[in-house]
Amino acid sequence: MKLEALILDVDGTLAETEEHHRRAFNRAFAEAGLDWYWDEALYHALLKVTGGRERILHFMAEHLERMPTDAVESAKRLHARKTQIYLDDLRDEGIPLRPGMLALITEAHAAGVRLAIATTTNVPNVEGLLSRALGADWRALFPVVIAGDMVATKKPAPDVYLAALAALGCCASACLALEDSAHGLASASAAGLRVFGYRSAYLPFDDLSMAIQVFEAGEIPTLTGMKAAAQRDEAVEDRNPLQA
Ligand code: XBP
Ligand code: MG
Repeated sequence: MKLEALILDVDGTLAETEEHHRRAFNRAFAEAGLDWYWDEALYHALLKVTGGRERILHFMAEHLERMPTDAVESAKRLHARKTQIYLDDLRDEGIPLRPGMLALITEAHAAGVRLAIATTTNVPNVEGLLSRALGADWRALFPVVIAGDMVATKKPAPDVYLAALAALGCCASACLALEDSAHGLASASAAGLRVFGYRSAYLPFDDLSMAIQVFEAGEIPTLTGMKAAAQRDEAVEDRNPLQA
């Protein structure tokens, strides 16, 4: 396999961001005078809904006596405030990259493997996370950034990965993806990519069986390891084309 590009998910993969998202949601609710509180167990369940605004609407529909009359507008306002709180948190505290991510980025860049982002969150959140973690010129490492607010349908739909492939000018067989969620794996697989799982704190039991290999807690994804696994997968596919 000639590896041309590596496409990385953000939340839960590049960094363990979901606890910061959860706190930002709760602060936005409190500021709005709402008695909603998403504890860790509830947030873990709500993560089955991708997209923060969609998650708020889902919570309204599933957990409130009745849907607020201005639900859509209210969800939009709450999510905008949540995003600002999250961005302030990134500016003030920052969130470290997960173990192995800086080395993976550095290894790919040195090997001439282009890097792309395919995430459900929005571009300002990616900018806030990576400018702090990688420096102001982080974009030089990631020529392609596709975010949830840039496509018609969020993960598990393939939109973000198809858009990343188009922007890279690569075919799916020359790229690999790294994801922490079942939705993310489904999105990358639906776009035709070989995808690896990287077990994350908030999704310890997500079904990652669509991955060609899962890096469990404490295991570190490396470019060399991913390329070798992809080559083994390709060899099996070549021997059993009908099972592909
Ligand atoms: C994970 C998501 C996002 C975040 C919250 O994205 O589903 O919704 O939980 O971010 P990723 P927003 O694809 O990077 O794993 O509130 O901006 O949606
Ligand atoms: Mg993720």
